[in-house]
Amino acid sequence: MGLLIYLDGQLLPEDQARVSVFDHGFLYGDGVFEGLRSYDGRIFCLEEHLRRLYFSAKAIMLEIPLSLEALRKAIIETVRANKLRDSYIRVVVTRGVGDLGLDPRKCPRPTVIIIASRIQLYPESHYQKGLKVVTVATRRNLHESLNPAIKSLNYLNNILAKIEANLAGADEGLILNQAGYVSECTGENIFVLHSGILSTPPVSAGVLAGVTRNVVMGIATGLGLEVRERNLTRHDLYVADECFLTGTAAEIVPVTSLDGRVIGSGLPGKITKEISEFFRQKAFSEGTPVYNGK
Ligand code: PXG
Repeated sequence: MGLLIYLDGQLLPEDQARVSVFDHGFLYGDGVFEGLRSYDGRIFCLEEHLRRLYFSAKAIMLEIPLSLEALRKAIIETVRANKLRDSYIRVVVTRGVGDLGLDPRKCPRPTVIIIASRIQLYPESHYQKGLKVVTVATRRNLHESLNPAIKSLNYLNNILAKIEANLAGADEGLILNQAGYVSECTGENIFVLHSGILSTPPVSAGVLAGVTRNVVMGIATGLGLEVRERNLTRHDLYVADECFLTGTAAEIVPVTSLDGRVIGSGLPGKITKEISEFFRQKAFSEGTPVYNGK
């Protein structure tokens, strides 16, 4: 059975959920999005994702035509209508239909789309063996050009980095910013552990303020680790005891090789595993219930 897609206030069968070729999300990548997950009938960190979506929209002067409360309700209803318990949810708001020029003033009504689908998990081998990552030549967008903190529909910077990683036969690409410091991977934030101190690049290094990143910083602090947001060089990664990536889809995934160098022991680290365990417990026990309290 096909999915029911939320499109501008209606739930439509997936083959009828269509967007105009004049939509500026399509013509110019003019829009914002979020990717969320539900675990056993509860949407994880719904408020944090909603907040980031509205901030991203504000940053590009896009007025979401629904209140935060109404959008929250629409997301929950879309998951419920599809009878999903474990799902990946994509919320997309575009500038809407306009003419062929790029002027957003010609787009009177933003398009709102919610897709709730079955989650496609990463292969188990990624978690058992850890990822092979390479540094890519494509640098992070400058924050004064297109701030990477905006989760916009313009992901070419990340996609070019992903293509490079693919061509190199790696699982992921590490992106440096214009100053040569580590920012993040193509769709995940990065963490490193040195002698019990967990470090991750600050948002000013050109990273998305990841929801998972934030949850992980909280878990690590709770475990008694010192957590620092600081600029990292590749050297810091090469000499790390442990390294992992965080993201909504990937959760916490170990990195065991960077640029052909072995990270730590070459196997997923002990602290990485511990943080992963806590994360999963949290994901399954917290979150906004979709099905009346269950
Ligand atoms: N950095 C970037 C650039 C991202 O796009 C993250 C970090 C992790 O953030 P969260 O809030 O999810 O912890 C993201 C978000 C995919 C995919 O299919 C992943 C993202 C976005 C779009 C697609 O892997 N991750």
